[in-house]
Amino acid sequence: MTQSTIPAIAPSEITSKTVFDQRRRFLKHAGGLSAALMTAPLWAAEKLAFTSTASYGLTDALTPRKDVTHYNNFYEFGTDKEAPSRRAGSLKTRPWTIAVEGEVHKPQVFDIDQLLKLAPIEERVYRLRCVEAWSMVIPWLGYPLAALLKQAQPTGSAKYVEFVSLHDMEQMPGQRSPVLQWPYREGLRLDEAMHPLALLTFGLYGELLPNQNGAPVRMVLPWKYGFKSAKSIVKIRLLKEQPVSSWMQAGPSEYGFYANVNPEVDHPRWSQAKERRIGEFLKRPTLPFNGYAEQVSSLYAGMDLKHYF
Ligand SMILES: Nc1nc2c(c(=O)[nH]1)N[C@H]1C(S)=C(S)[C@@H](COP(=O)(O)O)O[C@H]1N2
Ligand SMILES: [Mo]
Repeated sequence: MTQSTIPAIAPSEITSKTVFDQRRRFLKHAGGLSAALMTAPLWAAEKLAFTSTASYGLTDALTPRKDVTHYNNFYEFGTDKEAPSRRAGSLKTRPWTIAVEGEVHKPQVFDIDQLLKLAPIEERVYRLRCVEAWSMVIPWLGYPLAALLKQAQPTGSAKYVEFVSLHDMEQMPGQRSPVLQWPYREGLRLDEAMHPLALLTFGLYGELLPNQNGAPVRMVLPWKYGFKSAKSIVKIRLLKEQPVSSWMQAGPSEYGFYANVNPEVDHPRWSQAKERRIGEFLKRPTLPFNGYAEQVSSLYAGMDLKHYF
């Protein structure tokens, strides 16, 4: 086969991965095209370089990127799992800022491009356990939230951290429905927020976050139920008192402030003893603190975690 037999690919076709894969196979077969052209996917999101990778002993297979990006909870774009991947295109992720304010010596507004350079980006392969009893294993990209909080210098009276997601009905059509009190708000105790596992996250699978996963910046808290990990954050407030999260307002008996993954404390409407790994059939047992007990249990020494659920 010679190069002259390669059919022209219309520009309208090159965004389709299937077409690209076919073309790539075809070109490989034909030979003679540079490796760079064959490996650079034209539809891909922006790459995000990282300096190290860690998985904390986790050897489970990664959840396919397709599931990570098409099975989402992001109620700002609807409550169906597939709705965020279909609808989150309306979110504008540039320009974007995060304001850090409240009980800090240096309140500041950080631009997203400044944030991306504040500390080295690391890859962290974490389990994510949803309160709905399913889980995924995701290679996230980010750095500890502590790096950002230290810039703002929390005062001695700062005891809690509140995360506030974007509030904009034009960009987030799901906010027309009162399923939660908008904007989405979550919170942590300051020592939880300063823990090295608490990741300020900008990407996954080697690329900037897709909108449906909380672009351009979100939290990932691997030892807590997924709802604690607020997406598309615009404000971080340091507080003296424990904030009330959107989920606590929606169902105080179902969604506690701590929300540590705990197989011994059932959700009032279902068991938390097991979970279904997305892409797998059989259920697996849920681990205390989602498998991160060694790293985080000292944060809760002496606390009754059935009471503080
Ligand atoms: N702003 C906002 N953040 C959010 C949510 C949401 O609806 N809105 N859903 C939470 C829930 S319930 C889960 S399980 C995770 C899902 O993250 P993922 O779609 O990247 O897997 O995001 C959390 N963060
Ligand atoms: Mo969740």
